[in-house]
Amino acid sequence: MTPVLTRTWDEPESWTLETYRRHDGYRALATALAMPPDDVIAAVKAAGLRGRGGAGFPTGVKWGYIPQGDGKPHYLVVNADESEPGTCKDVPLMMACPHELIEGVVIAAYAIRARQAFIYVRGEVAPVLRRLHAAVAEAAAAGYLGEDILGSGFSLDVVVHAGAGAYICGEETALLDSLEGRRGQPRLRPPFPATAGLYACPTVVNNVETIASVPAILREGAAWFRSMGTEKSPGFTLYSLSGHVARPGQYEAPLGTTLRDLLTRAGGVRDGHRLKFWTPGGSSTPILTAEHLDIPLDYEGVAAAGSMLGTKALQIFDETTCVVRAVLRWSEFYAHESCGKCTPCREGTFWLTRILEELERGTAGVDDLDKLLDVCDSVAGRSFCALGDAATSPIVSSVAHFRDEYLAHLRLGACPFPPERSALFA
Ligand code: L3W
Ligand code: SF4
Repeated sequence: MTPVLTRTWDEPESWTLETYRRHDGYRALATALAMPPDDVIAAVKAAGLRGRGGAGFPTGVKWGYIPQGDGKPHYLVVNADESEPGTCKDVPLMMACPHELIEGVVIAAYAIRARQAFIYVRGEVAPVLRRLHAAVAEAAAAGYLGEDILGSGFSLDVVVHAGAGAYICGEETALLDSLEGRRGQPRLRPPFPATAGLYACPTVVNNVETIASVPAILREGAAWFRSMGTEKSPGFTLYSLSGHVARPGQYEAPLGTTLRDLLTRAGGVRDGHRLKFWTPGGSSTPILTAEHLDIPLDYEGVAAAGSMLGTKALQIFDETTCVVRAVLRWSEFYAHESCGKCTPCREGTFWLTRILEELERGTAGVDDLDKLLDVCDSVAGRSFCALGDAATSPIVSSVAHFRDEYLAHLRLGACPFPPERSALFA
């Protein structure tokens, strides 16, 4: 039961091999290497682990798409390019316990018959790069990486790669282009990476938390994993709480936990303030309100409430926050990070930001709220990758929940929330 991923985090020097070994570290690797690779895939399928990077795709199913006997090299790529606004789970995980990830990498690579793995990390997070480099060297020296791992005959090389810091490189195909040395821009899918990924070879791309969840499944079994969470969203996960919350941070819990429970653990909304709105999975997921405090935070529960679980990045905003200002900040982010490949997103995110600026200042015209939604219609579902949809999610959902607040800006000719009252955005 939980804590699993965070079980070593409070130990002094939690990142060392010695600490990890004291907490069952690399026991799952020995178990996995004694099994045929297909049985490892079957175990992950049976556990029902779903991708923790945002989409929730079943991990074992994805591994099962890798063709066998095709004569091509296979690659495992870990997406450690965490940059979704509000998402702050993979960096702490890699800092606190890099060996959990590395053990998962070796098991996953063995299962898909890859001899080369990459961990693609945001270049700006130099401490993570240093920690991963040190942990990879430590694991190799102990015989967990390199040639003939634990005498199994299986060999694996792991490269820690520093990206250049573009949000779009978290999109799996843009990440692969970047890894190949090109400008990171999304590729057309299909073919999916499982068929033609890195250097046009079969490739599994998985998020850090997904891979770090694998050793526990091999150690404790699929039934144990399924004893947590819900039938369709089994297991444990990391929820990140940020914003107007007394004790922000990472909270590990079974999937299906409610925001009310997590807020209780996190000391509640700051200074006795009231919850106004929140994101379930970063700014790419439609915002929710205080009405949704008791929805189960699993893939199905959040979808039923009209949003997405995404990366489980719960950004909390209290009643002092201007929702238009918050949405404008996110819109600026998407306009800046749009890679420019397709017209609806490249032009649309620019115009959405311009209109939101006018709305927030109270200088917009009466038609501008409709114009804002019209531009959203031209971007969502018409862009080349998910960034276009993501850019419109907070806008459309905020108008649905807080239309009166948008109209109040127009009536007043100014923002009703003085900047000094909105601590996050002052
Ligand atoms: C083979 C098929 N593979 C799907 C694979 C696909 C991918 C995975 C999920 O976006 C979401 C996005 C963001 N054969 C396959 C197949 N696959 N069908 O399954 O694919 P997909 O298209 O459902 O999603 P995605 O493109 O991976 C991810 C949302 O996450 N998000 C963003 C998070 C940002 C970060 C970050 O900061 N780095 O994680 C937050 O909610 O909007 O909807 O592997 O290849 N037939
Ligand atoms: Fe690039 Fe945006 Fe088009 Fe995605 S939707 S390809 S980020 S311009």
